[in-house]
Amino acid sequence: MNSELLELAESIAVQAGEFALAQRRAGHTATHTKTNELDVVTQVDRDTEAMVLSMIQQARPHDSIMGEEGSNVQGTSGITWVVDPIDGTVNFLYDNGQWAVSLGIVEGDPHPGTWNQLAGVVFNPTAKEVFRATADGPAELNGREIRANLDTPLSHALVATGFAYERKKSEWQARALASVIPEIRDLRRMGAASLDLCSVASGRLDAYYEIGIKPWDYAAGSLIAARAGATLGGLAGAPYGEDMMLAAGGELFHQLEHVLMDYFGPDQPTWPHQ
Ligand code: LIP
Repeated sequence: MNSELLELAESIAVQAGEFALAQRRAGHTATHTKTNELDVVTQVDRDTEAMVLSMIQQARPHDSIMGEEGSNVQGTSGITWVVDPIDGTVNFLYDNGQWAVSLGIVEGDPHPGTWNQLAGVVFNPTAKEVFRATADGPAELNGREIRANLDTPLSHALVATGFAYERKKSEWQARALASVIPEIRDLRRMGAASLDLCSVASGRLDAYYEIGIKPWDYAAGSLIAARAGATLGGLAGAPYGEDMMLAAGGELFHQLEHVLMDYFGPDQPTWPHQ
């Protein structure tokens, strides 16, 4: 069943991604704000989510759907599609090609720690790259198996992260970063969590961490990275989630965890405003 879900997810992600790309090329960049003036959503995000929703409902009318832009369909099959129609919205807005359609398919309560991931697809329309995996198959990029880097020491690691749209939170994240940078090779902030996770899966990055991201940002990419051999988690044995998503291959996971514990560990002050 997982491979049938995967084929369907890929077909929906590619159609939705091509639609969004065509809209972007036609110059459609109308935006609305969400939690604050920096947290934006484009009309194309919303239209793409509506398109994804209708394709899922047509093919699998009994599944649940949870989408970044508000979709909340309660089905009866026990399967949930976790949808980010455009992950990397700010990149989309600026016509920077690092954005993707991300579709994760899970069973059970649709949150990390309780969900059972079945399949995931992340499609970057600009690069024409499909990253995908099922729970029982290899991680693939355009049909070729990909593997995470497993032997990079912290001092040679290329690490990506991201920042919240709220300034108090991003300021706190930036302070932590000041102590990460001197420990690693270099840092990237590419702006789409799903693609960051796929980059760990394909060895384009050694590691990725971020706090504050949501299930639709990682429902697909986390499965793809895990199936490529990366270790994923939170800090101090916690499952990954909004408190922390850390993905890295081999010992690097623990080396980076050790550095991050000084800022984000259980003994440290919590995320501002909590
Ligand atoms: C974004 C992420 C980005 C992260 C932002 C945000 P959006 O998703 O993928 O990397 O740093 O906090 O969650 O809003 O573009 O779908």
